Amino acid sequence: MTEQRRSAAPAGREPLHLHVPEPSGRPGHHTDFSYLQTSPAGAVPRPPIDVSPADTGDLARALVRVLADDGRALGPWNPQLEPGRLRQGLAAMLKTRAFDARMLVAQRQKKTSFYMQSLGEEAIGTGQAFALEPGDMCFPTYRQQSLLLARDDISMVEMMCQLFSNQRDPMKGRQLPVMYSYKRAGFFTISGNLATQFIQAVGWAMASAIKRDTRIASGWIGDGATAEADFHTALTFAHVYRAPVILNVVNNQWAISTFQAIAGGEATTFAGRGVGSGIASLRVDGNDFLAVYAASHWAAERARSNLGPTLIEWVTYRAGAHSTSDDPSKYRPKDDWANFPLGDPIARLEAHLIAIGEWSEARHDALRKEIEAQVAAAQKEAETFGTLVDGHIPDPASMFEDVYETMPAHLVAQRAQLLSGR
Ligand SMILES: Cc1ncc(C[n+]2csc(CCOP(=O)(O)OP(=O)(O)O)c2C)c(N)n1
Ligand SMILES: [Mg+2]
Repeated sequence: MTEQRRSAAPAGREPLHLHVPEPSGRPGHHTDFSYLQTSPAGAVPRPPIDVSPADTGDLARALVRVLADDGRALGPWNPQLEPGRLRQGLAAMLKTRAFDARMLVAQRQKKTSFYMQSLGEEAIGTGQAFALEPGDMCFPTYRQQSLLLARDDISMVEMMCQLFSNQRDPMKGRQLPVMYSYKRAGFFTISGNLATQFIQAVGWAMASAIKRDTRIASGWIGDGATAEADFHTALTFAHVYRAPVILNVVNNQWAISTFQAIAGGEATTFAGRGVGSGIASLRVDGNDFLAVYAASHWAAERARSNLGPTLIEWVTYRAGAHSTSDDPSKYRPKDDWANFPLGDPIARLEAHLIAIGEWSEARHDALRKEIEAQVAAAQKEAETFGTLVDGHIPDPASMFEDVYETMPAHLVAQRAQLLSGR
């Protein structure tokens, strides 16, 4: 037992104490999700894009939702996407889920050293990828692989070669396996230092405006990472200069084993931080593909029209482990995801497409199988270039490459020395 501190309070006065937020569920006990404030689908108004940031206070507390429990799309945020586009969104989410599932197994087989899934969060990157334009730049975390997988600019084979640390790893072993870097696909090199994405995104957006360019930036951060000072610094710069940027806060309820309340989500919302900084802010159902697309599009239009930044808190649930090094059964109930009030983003879009007569369970099963076969084929091809388990790692001499445009003499000499010592 820890020693109780003796109270220094004078007689008759209650001693001071701190509030330490606790999650409402722990292993062996069900989570009480009543802490999660939601709004009915279609209930939240959609203001014009030139709304005053101060007038978004209600939007930062409510929850923008389009998809109702019965699959109908309701209200002013319904983006009225064509059924074909909705099916593309569904396919992209299925692709992300299948990719994650395979790479998780590959990590257990030691083909890659480390993996991070986005299970349950697939709608967020997918919906935003659909709302951005070529040339816009995302500053993602390790959980936005759906931004890449939703667009076909980068092949799954290439991504897997990085995961397998093989000779075709485009990062040549200089990054963690999951930390991709694709300038040509608007996917800035993932930074492992949490929250740096926000200052980088705001800086890039400011540079775009200074150059009188038309491209916008999209920064990504988790609920836990908002506790970093960089988050607040980024908000100040974005607000002051009205930077053309979307500031995405993915509130998946957990930061490894730390509940989002510890980062400050208990008595207020993360979207509320934006309003307090003078930034138009929305709190949105991140498991609702239609709401994600609509809110992302609204924010992108604001940025493109010189109306400044938008902060969007995406409410979702991290259904899998934090990473392959984590065991969530140690700190939260196993069945949390099944009870999460906002459900599964794939099942919800599937239900919507069925409700509007544009889909069926049979077509869904067939598409899922087709996508799983595509992912399996990509893995087979990537493995022909090696995996971590068979030692096909990049040549150590490659460490001298890509550092200088023209290799200086001392590095040429060192490289020659390394090669001659073989
Ligand atoms: C500055 C910094 N502090 C700590 C870490 C270690 N770390 C990596 S991921 C993580 C949790 C992040 O949680 P959150 O921001 O909610 O994102 P999520 O993993 O839930 O997507 C921590 C603490 C880090 N990478 N960088
Ligand atoms: Mg989190």
